[in-house]
This record gives sequence, structure tokens and C-alpha cells, in this order.
Amino acid sequence: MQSYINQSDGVFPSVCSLDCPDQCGLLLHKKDGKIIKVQGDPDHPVTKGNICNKVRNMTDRLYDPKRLKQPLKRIGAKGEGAFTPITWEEAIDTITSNWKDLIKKHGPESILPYSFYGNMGNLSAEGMDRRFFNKLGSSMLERSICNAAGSAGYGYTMGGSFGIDPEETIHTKLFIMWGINAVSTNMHQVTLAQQARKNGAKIVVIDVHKNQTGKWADWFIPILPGTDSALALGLMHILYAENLIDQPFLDAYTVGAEQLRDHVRQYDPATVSGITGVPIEDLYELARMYGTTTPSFVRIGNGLQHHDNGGMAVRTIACLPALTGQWMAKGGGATKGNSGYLAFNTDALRRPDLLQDRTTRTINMNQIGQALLESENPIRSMFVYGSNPALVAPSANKVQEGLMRDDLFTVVHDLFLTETAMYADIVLPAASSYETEDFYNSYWHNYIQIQKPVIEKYGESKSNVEVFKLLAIEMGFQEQAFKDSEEDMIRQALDFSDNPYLDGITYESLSKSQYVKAKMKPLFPGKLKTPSGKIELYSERMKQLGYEPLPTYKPIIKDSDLPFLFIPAPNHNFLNSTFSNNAKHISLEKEPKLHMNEADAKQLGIASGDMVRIWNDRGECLLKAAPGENVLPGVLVSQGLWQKTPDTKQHINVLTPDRLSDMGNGAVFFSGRVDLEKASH
Ligand SMILES: Nc1nc2c(c(=O)[nH]1)N[C@H]1C(S)=C(S)[C@@H](COP(=O)(O)OP(=O)(O)OC[C@H]3O[C@@H](n4cnc5c(=O)[nH]c(N)nc54)[C@H](O)[C@@H]3O)O[C@H]1N2
Ligand SMILES: Nc1nc2c(c(=O)[nH]1)N[C@H]1C(S)=C(S)[C@@H](COP(=O)(O)OP(=O)(O)OC[C@H]3O[C@@H](n4cnc5c(=O)[nH]c(N)nc54)[C@H](O)[C@@H]3O)O[C@H]1N2
Ligand code: SF4
Ligand SMILES: [Mo]
Repeated sequence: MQSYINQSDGVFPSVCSLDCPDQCGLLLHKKDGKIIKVQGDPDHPVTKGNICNKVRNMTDRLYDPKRLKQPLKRIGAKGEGAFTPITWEEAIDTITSNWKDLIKKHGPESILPYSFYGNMGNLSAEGMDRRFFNKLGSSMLERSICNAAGSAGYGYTMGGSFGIDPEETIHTKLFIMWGINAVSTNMHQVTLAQQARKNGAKIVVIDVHKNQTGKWADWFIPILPGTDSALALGLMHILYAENLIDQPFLDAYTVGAEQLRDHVRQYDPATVSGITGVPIEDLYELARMYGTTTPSFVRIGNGLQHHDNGGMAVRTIACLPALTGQWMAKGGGATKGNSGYLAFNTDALRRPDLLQDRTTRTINMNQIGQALLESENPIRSMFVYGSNPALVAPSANKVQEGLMRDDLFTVVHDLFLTETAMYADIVLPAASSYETEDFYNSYWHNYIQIQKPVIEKYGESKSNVEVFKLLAIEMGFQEQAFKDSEEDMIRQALDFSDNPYLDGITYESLSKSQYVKAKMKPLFPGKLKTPSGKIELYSERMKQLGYEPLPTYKPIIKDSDLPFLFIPAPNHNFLNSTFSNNAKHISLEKEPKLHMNEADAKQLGIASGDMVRIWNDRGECLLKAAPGENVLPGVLVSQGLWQKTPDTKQHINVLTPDRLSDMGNGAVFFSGRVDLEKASH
């Protein structure tokens, strides 16, 4: 294995491991064995040397004095934060003896792994860990907190996560950024759009919040939360009525165009305007702009699908480019996610065969609070890695109550003593991605990248692969699968003739070139992975599963009579809860604010800078009010997953519902209702 560890000085190639579509190519500057600077790799074909401020300040996180160096065991009460260092031997022995005992008494399903993409590396996020838990026969986790609803919805229309190549978007003449805060969350899509803008492209942003992305737009269209499918259907109504459709494309590549024409008659501009809050004249203007501009491109974000109806919203928007035949033009079409192109051999990597004939229960990660409080066949041990459920999961008060259970044996593997780790019995220090070998495939651009270790592991920290290998040895697992090296695992994953886009991508080519692009070809002319092979405007498969077969607007659930819809979205300087514990990033972001409409503020006697209490029957928060015209009346927006501290109440997930979305069992962070009042202090 090639490694740069032994070279104490120099500049070494790397890849950003964070859960971000851009997956930037990086250069790590090393001096005396330490990373002193993180820079963008100017040769990376998509990210071209530009990186975000978060990662430019990554050394502050890597060498933060709070970073964990040793395994710890809890000596105080859960949540109190009193721990003492122990050896790895003691840590692994404590975990495995506990698990052996639980398996004997209650079976392996009493153990639950909880993980997500804190490190997007495929071996770290879903590699050796999956092998281990498959062999163990533990409960499974349904990892659907992020994009599950939208991916399912997009898949019904388009057959999988296949959109257009972002590099082609420089040819686009009309960008619609729909429910995506790209300036903060997909900065290189913004760079590409800027290039297109120089050639005359227009940028439209459809969002519930005029944030940095809305301010950058040529035209910002505010919409009421959870009404996007109605807007898309209203646009279709006008496109059909004014004959702005591409009939030859519809005939050749779609199913159900005539049924859709009849179906969208009910979504007339007056009705749609009433639902969405978008004025009738704007509906006409947008539909006509969309119907007469080629190529046009819709970048579908994650925000609009964190709703009760999020799956259908994305499915509906995904139908739009077909109506005007945009898929045939270079730079035309849509992208929700592009992970389909880089699909690799997940069975070889994760080894579901190690489960043998056993079936195990699956716990939805969005309902971890409920699951931990379940008294029948309870979860008795949870192993958390690459995620921080105490901060990121909905209905956080339930999560906390669950984590407080004395009879729950909790292990957390992380770089920091996170909010979740505060409740752990055993805490294990995690190596950073720059310290381990892994491979990465972006879910937006179409490059696979490799990471070779650049620096020594920090303190006694270990990578996810190492930890699960150690656990496997102690559990007595003999299979070769637990002895494979990182290189072995990468080779196994890339050996996948089922996916022609992967052709020619090997361990060797990655090691030589650092990033290798999927063998792209246009989606059309071609056959999609839908049952019909075409774009399914009408979906028989959905009908069989009990969904409306045609795109349909259904309002989000009104979960109380409280007057405001609350949208707690991500912020600019954190990545989910990552960086929310690093002083540098906190100072960049300053403090969480509550954006509200000026008219609502006036009516409630709230002025800019006032502390307000936001509450519902799930919990309460205190945030500083920022009234203005950036949100519609009846809507409240906050940004960022902030840590809880003794003197703040800014943990917004105490307010969010843990219902599941219409499709994909996804999270509905943005469909909750709240009330607010001026706080007494
Ligand atoms: N800086 C930064 N970058 C990140 C992250 C981060 O935390 N910080 N997180 C990463 C991750 S894991 C993900 S999944 C992506 C998410 O990034 P995005 O895809 O941008 O998704 P969100 O930021 O969740 O929401 C996008 C926008 O949707 C809006 N929105 C909410 N509800 C609705 C609605 O009903 N309709 C419409 N039209 N808009 C709505 C919000 O106001 C927000 O501006 O970003 C990744 N990149
Ligand atoms: N209110 C609200 N809540 C949200 C969202 C929202 O928009 N609003 N967004 C949701 C979305 S889209 C997502 S994706 C989730 C994300 O939620 P999480 O996946 O929990 O993301 P992070 O908070 O970044 O936590 C990742 C953790 O992994 C750790 N880590 C990093 N690398 C490694 C490693 O190599 N090994 C180990 N063991 N640990 C590592 C980091 O230190 C960090 O503590 O949050 C969701 N929660
Ligand atoms: S967080 Fe995103 S934008 Fe920032 S360096 Fe990583 S991949 Fe690039
Ligand atoms: Mo996400």
C-alpha cells in the first residue's frame, strides 16, 4: 500500500471525506509530520482548487485540544461527561464481554449499530462494519435520515440516481435551484452556474428562505413549505395548456404523458397559487420561461424532501424536464443525486451473505428515540460511529431519554466527545480520514477518488476498519472477510461488471491518477432502469405499492394547531453537527438566529435581536429573532445543528417530528409546527 506517512514534509493528494456533494480534491501540506494547511487541488476537474471555509480551517479541528486521544470509560452519570482513560485492550474486552453476555441472554438483535456518513469513505461508512454486524446478526439500521424520500421519488420517475453530469451544466441557459441552498451546500454547482451565467444563463431559486442562495439568484421565488409538488403540477398545467411540450420526446421516452395532461387540468394557476403562495403571474412567467428555454436544468435539493410529502415532491419535479424534452440537450435535464453512475459491488464489500439464513429486525434511524424507549424486546446496546444522533436525529428529547437509560450499554467511536458520546459507557477515539486508506465516490460529480494515509494516526486513535477488525477477533470471527486489508476491500468493491460506467476504474488507476471519472454516456437516447425503461410520468409500480401513480399534491400533515411551520435547515459553517464543537467554526457562524416575517414579528411585539421561545409539545428552544422579508408569513427558519450548553437552549431537533416521509421512510425535519413568544429574559 502506498502511504505518505513516512514522508514528514511535503504536499500530498487527498479527498474531502465530509458528507457533501462536492467531494473536493485536496492537497495536504505537511511539515514535521503534521498537516499545516488544507488546500483545494487545482487539478481536480470539477472542484478546481476551490474549497469551502469549513475545510480550509480543518487543521483547527484535526489538532483541536479537545480531540480524543485514548479510549475512555464513563465514571459519572450518563450525560454528565465524566470519563477516565482506559487501554484499547480493556475497551475491546469490555465491549465484547458485554455483547457475548447480551447475545447469550437476549440474542444478537439486542445490539444495534447506529451510523451515518461522518466519513463518506466506503470502507469506513459501510465496509468492515457491515461485515461485522452481518456476522453478528445484530439489529439493522435503516439509514434514511438524509435523502431517502427524494431518492425513492426520483427513482420512480427516472429509475435511479441518474441525473446530468454537473460538468455539462456550464451549457445550461436556465438554472432552477429548487430547495437547495447551494451557496452553502454545493458550492461548485454555484461556480458552474456562474460560468453559465456569463454566457447568458438565468438563475431561479425556489425556496422557503431567501438565504445566501436566494440572494444570489436572478429571480427568487418564495414558496410555502411542503407545497413544491403543487407548484410543479401548476407548471405542467400551463406547459400543456400552452403547448410548450416536446411531443416527439414524450412519445419516444415517456410513459403516461396523455394521462398526465388530463390529470394536471385540476392544477390551474389560481388553485396552485392558493396552495403555494406563488402569485399567478409568476406561475405563468416561470412556466413560459421554462417552456421556451433550452437547455434548462433543475438542481433538486435535499431540503424540499425533508417533508411528509417529500418523496412525491421530488418525483413530481423530476417529471418536468421530460415535458420539454430537456434531456436531449447538453446541459438540460435535472439532478437530484448521481450515485447511480458510480455504483460498485456492495455485496462484495458489505457481505450480506455473512448473515446466513438469519433475518433480523430493522430500526429506522429517524425514530431512534422511540426505538430506545421501546420496552418489548428492547435495544440493550448501541454502537454509534460516524454520526451524532443526540444532535442530528428528530425528536431529540426522546433520543436523550433513551440514551439516559441505565440498562443501555452505549459505545461511541468518534474524533470528539460529541453530544452522543456524553451518554456513552465506552468512548473510542477515531482516526481522521487523512490517516486511513479508503475510496470515495461523489453523489454529485462523477469521479471516484482514493485516499492514502498522509499522517500518523492521532494519539491512540483507530479507523473504523481497524476497530471492527479488533472486535471481530475478540468475537472469534474466523472468516477471511475480517482479515482483508483496505486494498483488498477496495479491489473487491471495484470488481463489478454489472455497472458499465465503472469500466476501467481499478485500484491501480485510482492510485495512479487520484481521481477517475465514470465512463459517462448521455441518458438519452437510451433505456432507463424503470420497469418500462422510460421516464415514468405514470408509474404502474407506484400504483401497485399503493401510491398515486401520477404525480399528485398532498399537503403535509398538520401535526398541531400551532401557527408556524418551522424549518431548521443546515448552516454555512458547520456540516450537520460536525464543526459545531470547534471554536473557529463557531466564531465564523456566530450564533443561531430565528428568521421570521416582519409582519409576524410586529404582531407579536418582537424586535430584531429579541430572544424568543419556540415551542411545541415535543420541546422548546430559545433563539434570537431576526425579523425581515426573507421568509413568508407563518414560516420560521433557523440554521445549523448547534451544541447544547448549560446556558443555551438552541438544540432545534427537540422540536422536530419523528414521523416518516411518504416514501423511503425518510425524515421530515421541516414539517413540524411550533408557536413562539418573546422570552422573558
Ligand atoms: N455548509 C454545509 N454544507 C452541507 C451540509 C451542512 O450541514 N452545511 N450538509 C450536507 C448534507 S448531509 C446534505 S444532505 C446537503 C443538504 O443541502 P441541501 O440540498 O441544500 O438541503 P438543505 O440545506 O437541507 O435545504 C435546502 C433548502 O431547502 C429549503 N427548504 C426547506 N423546505 C422547503 C420546501 O418545502 N420547499 C422548498 N422549495 N425549499 C425548502 C431550505 O430553506 C434550504 O434553503 O448539504 C451537505 N452540505
Ligand atoms: N434539524 C435538522 N436535523 C438534521 C438535518 C437538518 O437539515 N435539520 N439534516 C439531516 C441530514 S441530511 C443528515 S445527513 C444528518 C447527518 O447527521 P450525522 O451523520 O450524524 O452527521 P454529523 O453531525 O456530521 O456527525 C458525524 C460524526 O461522525 C464523526 N466522524 C467523522 N469521521 C469519522 C470516522 O472516520 N469514524 C468515526 N467513527 N466517526 C467519524 C464526526 O466527528 C461527527 O461527530 O443530520 C440530519 N439532521
Ligand atoms: S465540505 Fe464540501 S465544499 Fe467543503 S471541502 Fe469538503 S467537499 Fe469541498
Ligand atoms: Mo444529509
